[in-house]
Amino acid sequence: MDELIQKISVCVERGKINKTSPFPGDMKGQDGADELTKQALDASIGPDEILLACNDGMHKIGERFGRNEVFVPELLMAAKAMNAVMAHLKPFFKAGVVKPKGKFILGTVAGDLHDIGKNLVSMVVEGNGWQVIDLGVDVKSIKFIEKIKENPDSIVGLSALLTTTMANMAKTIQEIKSEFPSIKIIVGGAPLSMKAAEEMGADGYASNPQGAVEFLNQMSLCA
Ligand code: B1M
Repeated sequence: MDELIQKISVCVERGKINKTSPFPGDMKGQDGADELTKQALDASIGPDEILLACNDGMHKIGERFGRNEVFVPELLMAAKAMNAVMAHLKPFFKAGVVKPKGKFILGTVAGDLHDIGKNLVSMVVEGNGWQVIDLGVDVKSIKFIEKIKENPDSIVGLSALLTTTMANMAKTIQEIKSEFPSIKIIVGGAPLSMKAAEEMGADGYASNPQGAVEFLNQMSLCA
């Protein structure tokens, strides 16, 4: 069991998508993230445990990127391997939805293309009974504002993974709040913190998808 989990983590870190993918060369012909995740689920390993292994793999490739040992193509392959895992885990996070508790408009802010964490938040929030309106990546303030106009009773979630795009996040919050002062906004993403969120004028911060769910549930009780 531990061996399977370890192998999934390595596949994500090395960007090994599936058995037929030729990258990386030294893993050619071996099972990839796709096959190993199927095997893990068949062996009753929980989706949360699989996700933790993926996050570990992502963390390791990120550290290697930070040390200039790998470059953007390797990060991209790691992201593709992680997406192969997530395709299998999606049904578990989406299970059990009956009537939406409310609407959650979610997006990665302008200038930022990272969407793996945002997609996880989307899946978990949806699985907890909320309707998610996912605007994707590189979302400018105007796009959020248009969606809020269509869905004025919604709560907004912003994700950012780059320290440089945190400034865009602050700008997006200001622009949304100037049109809709009472709308609630939660922010998240690796470079964020509660302090940064407060300074930006966000109503909440979560370091993980469950934190976002807790914030949303609290807000719906206050409404
Ligand atoms: Co990028 N990248 N990247 N990258 N990348 C980081 C973020 C980096 C830390 C790597 C490093 O240097 N060690 C670094 C940022 C440094 C900084 O700003 N401090 C970096 C850089 C520099 C870059 C480029 C500039 C590289 C370049 O081109 N020279 C470039 C920028 C492109 C752009 O956005 N304009 C770039 C590009 C890419 C890829 C496209 C190749 C790829 C992304 C593919 C994709 O997302 N589809 C990529 C990847 C994969 C990474 C790393 C390796 C992994 C990110 C990830 O998916 N983590 C990352 C290093 C790292 O994080 N260790 C790195 C897993 C994910 C589950 O975690 O996203 O943190 P995370 O989400 C978590 C929480 O943060 C939280 O919940 C999630 C689940 O627990 N969360 C929320 C997230 N959003 C939330 C919202 C909420 C609540 C919680 O409420 C609304």
